[in-house]
Amino acid sequence: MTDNTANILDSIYETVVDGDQNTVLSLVKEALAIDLTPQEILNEGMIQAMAEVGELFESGEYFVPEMLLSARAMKNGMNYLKPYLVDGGNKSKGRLALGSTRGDLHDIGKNLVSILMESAGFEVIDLGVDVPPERFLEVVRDDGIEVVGMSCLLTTTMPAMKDAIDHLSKAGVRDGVTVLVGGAPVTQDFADHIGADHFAPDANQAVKLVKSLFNKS
Ligand code: B1M
Repeated sequence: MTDNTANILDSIYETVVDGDQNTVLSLVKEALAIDLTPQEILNEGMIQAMAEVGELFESGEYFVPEMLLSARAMKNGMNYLKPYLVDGGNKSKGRLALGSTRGDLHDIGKNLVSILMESAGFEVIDLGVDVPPERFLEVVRDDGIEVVGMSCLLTTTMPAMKDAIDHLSKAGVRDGVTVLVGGAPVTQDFADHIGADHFAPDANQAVKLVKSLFNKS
C-alpha cells in the first residue's frame, strides 16, 4: 500500500468518525480514482471507523446524535459504492429475505450484507428494521422464501431472533427454511442456542454461506 492510498483510507476513517457525510463522499470518489477497491474502502476505511464510533459512545465521548451523523456518513459512502459492488447484469442465483429483528433499528450491517448478496447475484427482499416475527413468517409462507437472514446489534434485541425462529416453528414452516443470523453481539454459540441454522460473523462470510446453500439445492 502506498502512502497515498494509506492516507486516503485514514481520511475516510476520520471523516466517518467525524460524521462528515459530504467529505466522505468526495474521499470515496478520490479513493476509487486511485484504484482502491470498494472492499478496501469499506473494510479498512468505513467499517473500522464505526467500531471506533461505538467505543467513543461507550466511553461517553459520543452520544446518539454523533452516532447518527457517523451512520449517515457511512451510509452515504456505502450507497455511492453500491453500483461498483453490484453487477447489474447478473441473473438471480436465488432469493433471500433480510431484516433487523424486532426492536432493532441498526441497519448498516444488514444493508452491507444485502449489497454484497446482490453483488454475488442473489435477489434480496429487504424487510427493513424492527421486523416482527410475523413478518418473517409472512415472507416465508407467502413469498416462498427459503433463506432468511436476521441481523441484530443490541443484546436486548437478541431474544427477538429466537422469537422469530420459534414463530416459524409454530407455524409449521421451520423445516423448509434456512435461518442465518448475524450482527455484532451474535455468536455461533448463541446461534446454536436459539436453533438458527447458520451464523456468519461478517457480510463476506454470509455471502459464502448462502452461495454454498444455493449450490447444494
Ligand atoms: Co447503536 N449501539 N444504539 N446506534 N450503535 C451499538 C450497537 C453499541 C454496541 C454501541 C456501544 O455501546 N458500544 C450499543 C449496543 C450495546 C449492547 O447492546 N450491548 C448501541 C446502543 C446502546 C444503541 C442505543 C440503545 C443508544 C440509545 O438510544 N441510548 C440505540 C438503540 C436503537 C435501537 O436499535 N432500538 C442505538 C442507536 C444507534 C443509531 C440509530 C444512532 C445508529 C444506527 C444507525 C443505523 O444503523 N441506521 C447506531 C450506531 C451507528 C451504532 C454503532 C456505533 C455502529 C453500528 C454499525 O453500523 N457498525 C454500534 C457500535 C458497534 O457496533 N461497535 C452501536 C458497522 C456495521 C458494518 O457493523 O452492523 O456489526 P455491524 O455488521 C457487521 C457484522 O455484525 C455482520 O456483518 C457486518 C460486517 O461485515 N452482520 C451480519 C451484521 N448483520 C449480519 C447479518 C448476517 C450476517 C452478518 O446474516 C443475516
